[in-house]
Amino acid sequence: MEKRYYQKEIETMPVEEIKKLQSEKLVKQVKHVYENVPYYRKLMEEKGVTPDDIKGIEDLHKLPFLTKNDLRDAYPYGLLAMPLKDCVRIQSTSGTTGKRVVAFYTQHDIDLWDDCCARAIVAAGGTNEDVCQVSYGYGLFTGGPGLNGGSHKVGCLTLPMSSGFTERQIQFMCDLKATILCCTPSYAAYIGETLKDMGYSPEDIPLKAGIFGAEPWTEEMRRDIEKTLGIKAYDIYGLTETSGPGVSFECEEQTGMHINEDHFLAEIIDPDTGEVLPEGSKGELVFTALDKEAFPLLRYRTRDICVLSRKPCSCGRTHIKMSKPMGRSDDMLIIRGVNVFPSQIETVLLNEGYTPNYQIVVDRVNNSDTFEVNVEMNPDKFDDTVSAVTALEKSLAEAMKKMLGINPKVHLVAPKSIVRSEGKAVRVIDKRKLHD
Ligand code: DLL
Repeated sequence: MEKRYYQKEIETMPVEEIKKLQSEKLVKQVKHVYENVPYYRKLMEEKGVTPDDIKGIEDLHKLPFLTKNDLRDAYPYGLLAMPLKDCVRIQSTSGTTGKRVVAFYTQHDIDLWDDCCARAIVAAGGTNEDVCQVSYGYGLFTGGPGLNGGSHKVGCLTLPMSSGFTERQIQFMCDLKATILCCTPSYAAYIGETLKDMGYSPEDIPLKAGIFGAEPWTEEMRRDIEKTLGIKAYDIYGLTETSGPGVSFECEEQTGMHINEDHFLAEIIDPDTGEVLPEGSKGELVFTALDKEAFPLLRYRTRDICVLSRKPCSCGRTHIKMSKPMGRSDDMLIIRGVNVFPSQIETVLLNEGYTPNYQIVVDRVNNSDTFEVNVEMNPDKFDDTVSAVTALEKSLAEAMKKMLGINPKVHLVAPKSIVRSEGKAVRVIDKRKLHD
């Protein structure tokens, strides 16, 4: 297959040159932030660092970290580095865990963000002959606007669907012959399920690729979606604080996401000590935005746990790869002292032949944690005799115990009874937080 890139020279730049470019940009960016963001200047002063101490990427470790708490403290304008008259857009997080994050963009920032998304679309096989259906939410959420901008840059015919109205999504997909679908993996699974219900098989739909991200998803889920939609499914990562989707993306090798290193400098740190860890170590991902103007976060702690690798990639891209995030430190549940990630449960379910429709309910009764998992019965396995259901629940609970080390109470519920997600799926109901 012919190799395709959106910005070949940058995407295949020799590593030494990328590092040189990063060093030059970092020196400039630190000055920009120091001069324009009093909040960060104060953090630098507290650490005894000045822009003169930063001569290149080897000095990055001298800079202070920024955390989500800093963003909350500085809300809304405290980390803005450009006059408002130069900003053209904001985007924001859903704000489910406290105050919203509001990110600001100049036109330059939007252009570089769109380029990052365009790289992802081209890596998934997109060209100006494609029809790209963007079914991430539009509005404050970055998913829709980001992929929309990228799709325009590639020259695809863009369908700005946003999420929801699933039957209409399918109608447009078939009538306008969409070849690329962009949405969350849980919404892709839901679209696949609805297609099946409407009587379509994968051969009836024109899609060839999907660009799915914004939430954790397992390899098992990838295979499931690829099968139901008859496509190749690519992962894409990003966060509002660093622009949105497109900080990194998968190529055809599907073995991790290339980080757009000309714009984002990545580190892995020990989340407890803040110590920078060598390549290949598992730890918290930290990003420094190298040329964003309006909201240029330096050493921002993402709370996403993953591994970086510079192993050469068969696609020819030289940018470092990050693994799928192995859950956020704040996604992890601690149940009876044991760490549990929803992704582990998803893996068990798909391996055992169930659909990825589940909900974890945790509570505390008499000072002890209760742990229940509601799982949809597969229509083809459906059996309403009590003994059959109990046997299936027991065997699923055992498979989960093997994976997690603790025993959940599994409830098999009727097919389609767990609410479907059109954006980021809500997998966990932790009632303990309500009592604390
Ligand atoms: O979710 C941006 C985005 C939109 C990424 C569309 C990809 C596609 P936030 O709402 O700020 O931004 O959430 C960011 O979502 O720190 C991760 O924990 C998680 N996340 C994003 N992409 C992935 C992914 C968008 N591919 C937070 N795999 C991040 C796992 C992801 N987790």
